[in-house]
Amino acid sequence: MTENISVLGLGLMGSALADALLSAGHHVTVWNRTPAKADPLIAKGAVRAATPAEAVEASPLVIACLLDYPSVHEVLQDTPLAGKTVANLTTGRPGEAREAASWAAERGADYVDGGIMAVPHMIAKPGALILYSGSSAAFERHEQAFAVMAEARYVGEDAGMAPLLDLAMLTGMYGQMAGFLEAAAMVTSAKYPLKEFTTDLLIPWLNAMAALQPDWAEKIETGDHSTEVSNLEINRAGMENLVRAFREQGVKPDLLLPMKTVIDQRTARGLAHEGLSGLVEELYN
Ligand code: FVH
Repeated sequence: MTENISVLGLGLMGSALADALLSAGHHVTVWNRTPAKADPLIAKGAVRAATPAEAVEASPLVIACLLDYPSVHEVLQDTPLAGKTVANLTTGRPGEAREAASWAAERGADYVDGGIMAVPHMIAKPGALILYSGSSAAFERHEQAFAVMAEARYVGEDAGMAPLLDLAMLTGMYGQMAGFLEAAAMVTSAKYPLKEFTTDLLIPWLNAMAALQPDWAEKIETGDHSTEVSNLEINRAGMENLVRAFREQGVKPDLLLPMKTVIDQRTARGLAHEGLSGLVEELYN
């Protein structure tokens, strides 16, 4: 079904989203603070709005993809939103999303927040995912249009849930990257070919370790941190050995040290018999 959709924000990501919607045959109205960025989309059939208010007026569904939440508020603050659905795909914090949902509700708009798990060139291609939270009615109303940009997964009425899961996924990514960078420093310091190490050794090992994580997730959910794999004492000694080896090799273990600190903390509480999943208990405030 063809929809009228307005896109506010034509940076790298906003342009890719608007392009995908246009290619799928939707009637797309676009607005950007720097108007020239709309030109390629206008050439493909989009309609240019002179102001955010004109863009909002044009469509029941308004997609915002701006730098941050303050810029979303700045752009929409003087614009009537009653009866509209605002889908805010700008990256932000869960608290900002909840505030934006209340702000939109006060103005008579439905609100869905989105966490984009893709880079611009992945949009409209297999592998791109956007998490949505907030009004389920609004999500269902526009699900087909959302699915044109990326797999659209609804994760709950709490508008903060999509950004929370987005940040959790980024956290997993940064943790993995931190491990890779430390490993890369160690391997290159010994002049071993890094690409060969990465593809032949590291990636299969990481895949095997990732396969353990659903089991950890169950342990964390139940609070049973018993282990048949390796206890904290073994990991404490292993981490000690690792850090020492790094220093002997002339490499700083700085990205590993925070994890060592938490392992040492948990062990010092007399919980050396637990598995690594128990470390999560040290992270709650
Ligand atoms: N690019 C990516 O890979 C990531 C993937 C995951 C999700 N992010 C988030 O998407 C939002 C937009 O990111 P982007 O890549 O499109 O960013 P830029 O190309 O830098 O475009 C920024 C747009 O925001 C406009 N803008 C900035 N400040 C204001 C303001 N005060 N008032 C109005 N518009 C504003 C900017 O306008 P202009 O500079 O062209 O005039 C761009 O349209 C972002 O949340 C990422 O975290 C992308």
